[in-house]
Amino acid sequence: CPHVSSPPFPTLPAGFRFGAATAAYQIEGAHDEDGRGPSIWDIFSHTPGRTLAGATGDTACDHYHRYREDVALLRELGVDTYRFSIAWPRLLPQGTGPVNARGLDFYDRLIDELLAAGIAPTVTLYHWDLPQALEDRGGWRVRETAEAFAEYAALAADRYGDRVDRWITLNEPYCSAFVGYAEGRHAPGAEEGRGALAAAHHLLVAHGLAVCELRAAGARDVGITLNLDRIHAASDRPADRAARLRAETLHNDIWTEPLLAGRYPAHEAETWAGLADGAWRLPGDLDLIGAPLDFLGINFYRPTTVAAAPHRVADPEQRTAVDIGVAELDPYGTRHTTMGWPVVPSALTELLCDVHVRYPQSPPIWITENGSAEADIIAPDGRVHDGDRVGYLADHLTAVADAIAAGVDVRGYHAWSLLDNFEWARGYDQRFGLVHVDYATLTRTPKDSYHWYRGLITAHRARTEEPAR
Ligand code: GBH
Repeated sequence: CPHVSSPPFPTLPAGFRFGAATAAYQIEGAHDEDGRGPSIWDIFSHTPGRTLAGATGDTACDHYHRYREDVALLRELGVDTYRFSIAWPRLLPQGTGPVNARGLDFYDRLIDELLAAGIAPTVTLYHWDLPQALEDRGGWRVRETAEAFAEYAALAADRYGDRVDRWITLNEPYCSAFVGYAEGRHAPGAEEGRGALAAAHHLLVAHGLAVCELRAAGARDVGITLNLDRIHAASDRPADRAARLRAETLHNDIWTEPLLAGRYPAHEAETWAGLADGAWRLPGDLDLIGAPLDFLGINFYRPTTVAAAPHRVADPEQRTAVDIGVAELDPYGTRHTTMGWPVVPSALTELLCDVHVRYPQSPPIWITENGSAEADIIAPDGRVHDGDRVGYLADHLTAVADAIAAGVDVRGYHAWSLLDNFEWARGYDQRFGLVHVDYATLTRTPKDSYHWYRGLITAHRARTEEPAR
């Protein structure tokens, strides 16, 4: 029994599904085992200065060898579903061409272990680990990478489709295109204008091609995960409102307009000046990208506030694609996670309602990630008292319940993350897990938030399920 007072359990409707999420490069380790090829994250993390303290995913949580223990933790947690990603370079070490049987076998074992535990697999095909061989040929800047992704999607669907119903094509294409090719803080670490905008488009094309392959293989529940931002303007001044529109275009509309409304975003010309001529677009692409989906995945962590600001580079042709004349502010008060992110649960309700109003044709929504980084330590009593995370989860699940009450169709929620893990450029300092990982021993210790989430799921079932007959 928790010895500190816990927030009351949020009330979600019958049939609402609970899960936990991870991603391959963040947890698997075994980076050079069983024929896996290098991804852009192997190269990037091994480049001095790219990640905090030179952290890499070489070992990470060693999930590749400890997946049975991790599935046991999921079973004990009681989740309906587990969202994990497949490492493209385990299946196709060169990104295309020769198939690696031992890589295929690993996800067979993981999926079978999950099914034996009564947990539905939710598979993300791409959580940022592009095979380096494809980056060497242009990466997401070139259309061939989208075609290679279709080949990979077909392979995965063919192999696992008999046991996996729910598929997510891409995780947060914003990060792949703009953090990777414009901000340069993620692999491959480029700082480009046109290259990043071409990458954004080719990611959407890759998604469309993959949806086609998944459907052809009989997949029934297919979607994409976006990190949509709830963006507030710093003031009502026209300049700040225009800045907000540019940020909406960069973060949200570039994805939601083609995916959910069959058109390119309305404000791209003023967002990117001469860069957004769309030279990489082909006739028919909008039909491909806009093919109907079964669900929209949303990852949500925090809102942002923006104000108009000078561009960093005067010549539009020389700018990166994130240099859109916007500064980010944080007027949200004192509640923050160790990532420095403000905690504003009402922004999630606003975001969900906004998607619902703007895109009445939107498919049902899943929250595919939501969670909090905290400075978790094992206390003398052997437990991890992550009360801030419990508060974060409780408040955001309540925000989801509020959106549902307002008419938004939200079907489920994945906590990010099952385990503390490799937090990309931030290395291992940021802990997002429901389960603590001691990186020296790889020991797993469920935190108070794990026990709280388990209690919530148990209480939800007791309240909503038909009594056994
Ligand atoms: C999600 O990204 C990811 O899907 C997941 O893999 C990640 O672990 C989780 O959220 C928590 O961050 O490294 O300092 O340059 C959320 C959006 C965008 C947040 C990139 C971190 C980079 C900051 N992420 N951002 S830094």
